[in-house]
Amino acid sequence: MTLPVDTARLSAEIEELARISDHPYPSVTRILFTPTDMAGREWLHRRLRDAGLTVRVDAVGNTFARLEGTDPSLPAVATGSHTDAIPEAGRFDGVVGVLGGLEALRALQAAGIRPRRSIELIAFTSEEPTRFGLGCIGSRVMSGVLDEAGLARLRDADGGTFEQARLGAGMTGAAMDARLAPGAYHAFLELHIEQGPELERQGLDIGVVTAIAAPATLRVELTGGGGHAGALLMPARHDPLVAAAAVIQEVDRAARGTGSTDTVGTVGLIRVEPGAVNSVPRRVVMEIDMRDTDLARRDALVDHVRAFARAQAERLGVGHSGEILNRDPPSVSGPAVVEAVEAACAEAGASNVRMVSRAYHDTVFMAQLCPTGMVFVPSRAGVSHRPDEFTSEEQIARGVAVLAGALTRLAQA
Ligand code: HGY
Ligand code: MN
Ligand code: MN
Repeated sequence: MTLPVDTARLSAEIEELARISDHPYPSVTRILFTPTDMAGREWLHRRLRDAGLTVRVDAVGNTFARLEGTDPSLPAVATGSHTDAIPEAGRFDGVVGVLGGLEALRALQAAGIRPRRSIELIAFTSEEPTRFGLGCIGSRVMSGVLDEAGLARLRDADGGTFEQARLGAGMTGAAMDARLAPGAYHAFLELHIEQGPELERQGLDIGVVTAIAAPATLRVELTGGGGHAGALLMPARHDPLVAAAAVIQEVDRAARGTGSTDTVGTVGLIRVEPGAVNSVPRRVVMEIDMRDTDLARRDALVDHVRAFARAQAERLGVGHSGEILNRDPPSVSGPAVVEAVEAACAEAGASNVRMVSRAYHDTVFMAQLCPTGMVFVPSRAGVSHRPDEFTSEEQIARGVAVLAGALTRLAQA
């Protein structure tokens, strides 16, 4: 039996949330704990309560909405994703997993299904790294991957701490109160857009995620004396941006050169100070995103880029520091979760394929707490982290039906 998904309501909610943004529709910008992020959270909390779910927010801002099972003493099954968004992103990344998860719970209610295990929908805090340079802060704290000292080291662009930001956003208690013990959940399953071209290329409905590529971020800071762009002659210069330019080229060359297309490297963020056309740069900060499905290959790339940056700084006589912001292992889906998703696909008549996720997700860290899995729906032309990100109502509804079927199976176990 495929559960009834209210496609029109879900689509209307996705479109409504998309307009709570710091950029005009269809661009979506919702940065952690900004007024827009808080408005999006409040909007979501109202929808969750309207659905009759018990809602709570933990000390770092993760939101939990619970559908009580017939045996509430058992570890619950969880689903969820995120509603924060990087600057000028799309309206489906993360949101499909939160609002689609809500719709799955409403479908169970509409079908009169009382699951044995309770089911919790989680909207994680700061899945995106935008504000503090680290993604998945909420699930990292929940799973113990990020401890008190690690959280205290985080700074935003204004030098603000996570503690200041969370308290300013009205979170209470100690941040580490959000920590959960392994086994706190029976299983975790996340619905998400693929953010890649595979499902569309193969003409398939659902991706059954078996593993998530290992993400790492290296922050490099290069410093020089700066000076007047007209008066400081070239032989006297020690320009950190020239060193940075060499590093940017090397990241691309080295990532392409590992012999596998599973290796990716990106310099997605660079800040140049003082940032005046007629001033020789004094300070450059770069954040370098490097990933691979193979941990050793990923780590070799990170080590190579770190050493290369140091060597370029020495060659050009500029100051250098390199800091690993995160260096995470890949996560592997739990077999029972994969089986539940494939059974739900069969029941829903959804064509499907097992695949790897190249984007990271909170699922990577939930895997420290319980068996996990992911359900992917297609992304048009594989586009994501852009305003033209798109997945159709029908594709999302099919993903929700599969999610609801899999959650029902897992909650009966
Ligand atoms: O970067 C990622 O993989 C995710 O979209 N935060
Ligand atoms: Mn994203
Ligand atoms: Mn996402």
